[in-house]
This record gives sequence, C-alpha cells and structure tokens, in this order.
Amino acid sequence: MARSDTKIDSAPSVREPGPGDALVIVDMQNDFMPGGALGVPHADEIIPLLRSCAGVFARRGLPVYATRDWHPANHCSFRAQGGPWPPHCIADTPGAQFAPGLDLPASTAVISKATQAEQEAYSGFEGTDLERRLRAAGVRRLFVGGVATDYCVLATVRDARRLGFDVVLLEDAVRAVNVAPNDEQKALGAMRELGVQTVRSAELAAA
Ligand code: VGL
Ligand code: ZN
Repeated sequence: MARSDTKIDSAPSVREPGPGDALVIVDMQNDFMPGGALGVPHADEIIPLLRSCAGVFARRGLPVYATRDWHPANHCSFRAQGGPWPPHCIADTPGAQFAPGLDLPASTAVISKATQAEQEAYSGFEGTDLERRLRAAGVRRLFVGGVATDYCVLATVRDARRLGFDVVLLEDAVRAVNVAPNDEQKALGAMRELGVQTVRSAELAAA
C-alpha cells in the first residue's frame, strides 16, 4: 500500500463524536459570566459555541454533562471564611443558574460540586458521581469546554486523564480567570502535557 494510503488515523476523530464520547460543559453559570460575582472575562462569548456543541451531541444521542459550582452561603472558598474568592454560585440563587442562552438539551445530566461548606472542589469528579455515571454510560472520551480554563476546566481534565479517559478540549470554547496574566497559557500547556487533544467547536459542529 502506498504510504499516502496508509490509514494512520484509526483512533476516533476529534471532529466526529460517536459512541463512547460525551460532552462535559464546565460551570457555565451566571456568576462566572462577565458582571457576575466571579466574572470570567469573555465567558459569555462561548455560550453559543457550547450550545451548538451540545446540540451536536444530543442529536447524535450522545450524553451531555453540565457541572455546576453549588456552594452553601458559608463555603470555605469565600473570603469571609479565609478563602480566595468572593461569594459565588450559592445554591439555589440566580448566580448559580446556568447562563441564559446555553439551552442545555433536556437530556443533560447536571453535576453539582463543592456542595459542602468545608469542601472545595474545582474538578467535576471531586465528591460527585460523575465518574460512575460516565462508566455506566460506556463513555471513554470527553469533549470539554466551559470555565474557568485555569481552575475548574483544568482540574476536571486532570482527573479525567488520571482516571483513564481520553480528553478533547474545545479550544475556542473555554475562558480563563487569569489571576496571574499567564495562567491560561500555563493551563493549556499542562493539558497538552497530559495528552489532551484539541478541536475547534465549529469543526465539530460541521461534522
Ligand atoms: C471556579 C473559582 C472558584 C471555576 C469555581 O469554576 O473555575 N473558579 N470556584
Ligand atoms: Zn467556587
């Protein structure tokens, strides 16, 4: 067989989600949108991208998971308790609701995290049943987008890789807090080192 005919791409394509794939949308909540209690710059720009990705997965019958920060009012990550953050994503408040326009498919599984006062959880796997649910659904590969690249997205991707899931980052559908100006680049570099693949949301949606 001529070299150009060699099938080198036997792994599932990053552009074509199929059986074994799931979408994980991280923390797309009002308090993380610009103007919110812990606004992530430009986070609103990725709402339509994630909406269209969720549509692609739902139309293909593939599972969609949406994590959310779901804190009690006295959460340990809040400054009043000595934590680094202003109060945000307090359970059952408007700030904790998913951003309008995200239009999550009805089948979306919602994963609440950091729900206990003394427990911080940046990763969607930490203290949740996300791993169990993914395994039960036969998921092997996660497409991940949302906020914040340098906190909850990174932590979720790290845990996913540690647990043996393949990960494809929706590279244009993530936004960073950038407490330090290069935190986003550091997070993207760390994910690359973890063997994370990337795809642009429009490539996926066009498939
Ligand atoms: C997050 C800071 C505090 C996040 C959550 O979703 O990335 N960041 N809580
Ligand atoms: Zn939080």
